[in-house]
Amino acid sequence: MEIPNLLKGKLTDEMFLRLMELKNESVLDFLSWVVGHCDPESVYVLKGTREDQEYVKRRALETGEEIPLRVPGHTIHFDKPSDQARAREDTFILSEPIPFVNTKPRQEGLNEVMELLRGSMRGREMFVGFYALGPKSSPFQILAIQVTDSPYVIHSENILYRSAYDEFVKVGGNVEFLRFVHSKGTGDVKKRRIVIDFGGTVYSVNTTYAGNSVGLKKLALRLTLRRAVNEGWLSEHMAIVGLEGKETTHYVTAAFPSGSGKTSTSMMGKLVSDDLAFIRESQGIARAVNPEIGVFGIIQGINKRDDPIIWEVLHTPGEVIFSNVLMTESGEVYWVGSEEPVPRKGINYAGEWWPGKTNSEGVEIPPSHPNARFTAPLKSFRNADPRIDDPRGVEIEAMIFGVRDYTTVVPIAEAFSWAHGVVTMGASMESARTSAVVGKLDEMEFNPMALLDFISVSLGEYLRNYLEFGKKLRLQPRIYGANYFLKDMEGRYLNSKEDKRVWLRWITERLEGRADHLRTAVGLIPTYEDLRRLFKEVLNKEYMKQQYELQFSIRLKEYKNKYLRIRELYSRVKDTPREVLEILDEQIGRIDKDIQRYGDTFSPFNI
Ligand code: OXD
Ligand code: MN
Repeated sequence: MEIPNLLKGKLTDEMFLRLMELKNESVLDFLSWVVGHCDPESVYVLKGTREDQEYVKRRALETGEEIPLRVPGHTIHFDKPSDQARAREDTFILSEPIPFVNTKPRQEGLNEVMELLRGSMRGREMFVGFYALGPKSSPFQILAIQVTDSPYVIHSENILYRSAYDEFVKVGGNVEFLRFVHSKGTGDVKKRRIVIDFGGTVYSVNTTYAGNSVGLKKLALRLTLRRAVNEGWLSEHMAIVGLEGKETTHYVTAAFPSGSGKTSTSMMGKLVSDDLAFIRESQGIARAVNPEIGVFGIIQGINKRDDPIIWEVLHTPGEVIFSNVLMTESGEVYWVGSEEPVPRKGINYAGEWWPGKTNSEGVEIPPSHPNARFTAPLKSFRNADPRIDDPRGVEIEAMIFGVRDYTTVVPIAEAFSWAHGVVTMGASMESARTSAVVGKLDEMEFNPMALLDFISVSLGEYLRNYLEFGKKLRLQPRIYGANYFLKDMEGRYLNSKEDKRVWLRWITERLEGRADHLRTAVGLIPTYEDLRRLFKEVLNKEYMKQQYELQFSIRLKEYKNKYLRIRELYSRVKDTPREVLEILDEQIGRIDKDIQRYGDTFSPFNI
């Protein structure tokens, strides 16, 4: 095997040997192409050793992409003011039109991004990282290569993903792998592009925000989701958490739109994953792994009382990259919602900051961006599950689909069956937009399985796969719909942040056959007696009948409108499975019957 001269010219002897050792023609072809097209000054090939990790961290500091903080191991990174979230409008899948997906004709998209990438790494060092999604050497493993001219991006990958240079060496030859090419480019955010090619490569340019630049996270999801649908497994936007029961740990998954309670849910038990899950059937059981080994979490609102575990990670020496929070002169960080005193001045993503500072439109700039983040290894969390690297995955007993819904969905309900849950809870999710994506805050969005931003096949195909996946299972996980954000008619939240502990305990007790239920038109809800007991046991709180009635009355009219909207959406998707429409019709029928009998709301005390 020979390394083409162009590539060879950018490599030291050591880096040359590292590439030779791979004995992989397609890796060399790919890297030669990137080097030829993007024209970096030099190339650093990571084996993932300790020295490599340290080198990347040093380069991140030397280039100014990260700044050291007072706590050892902590650094801060800033993205441009207009590059603070996932850029939906600039993200394209190269394909024929797919409903709800931003697509572009392949050649047009490729031409555009190639033009932006040409010479984009000039004068910079290019990093090549080898990673695995999922536990190494497991049936879940998917290999990937990230190429980037940003040490911050490769540093993030090193925290978030399993290094897998050794796996590449082991499999040698022509193993399949995903490819991610990222360049900071000129930094002109107006020319930001994220382009997903089903050939297995994702290109990202003129952006640094990790949701747009760290390939293995949400960019890979588009590719793995498509592969999962083709191969009959699930690649999902879900946390995985082990809930402590009386006899055993019950593993559950939790899908929530970004910024709507997923991370906090994953802290309520043994932490396997805070964001992503690969789920495969094995001997009739759904088993799940985390493709990642780190957390890229939203920091706003994290405080000592509500989030003690994350708080500890963010205040203990160890590897943490803060992004887009406020940095003070003494190297401390501050973020909105931390319940700490607001500093008098500091530096943030928009430069120097002081209380009351406004932008050019006269709008006040907050000290930290609402989508400011932290990046930290899972092993830094004291609730990290010892089974994170279990190659068999953990067995999933329940799946939660949660929304940020101020008006309709009850705090917690159990589906009648797998199909009922998949359709009326997962596929029917509508949620208020948060700062994790560019756009108007709080607008209600259709967001099935919290995945709409990442879907790369037709929704009909996606749901067909889900329903079929369930049919393969001997033990179907129970499905729960959750909503931590229900408000009363005056716009006040009906639950406090910690109430989710009670809902999760109810799920645990349901799995162990210890809690009862009431049957409503939309699903099974907890009884007042069980919740009164659980609020006392879990939170030492008195739970009043009146609270229960406000929280668990079924708002039939709102529910009916919701399902009519959803039905209409799916009826327009050509390949929606018949079963989906039937289940929605049954749901609407049940709600209608209750409306005739009870009027616009149904109190659980009616049962
Ligand atoms: C994330 C997101 O960063 O979904 O996880 O935005
Ligand atoms: Mn996410």
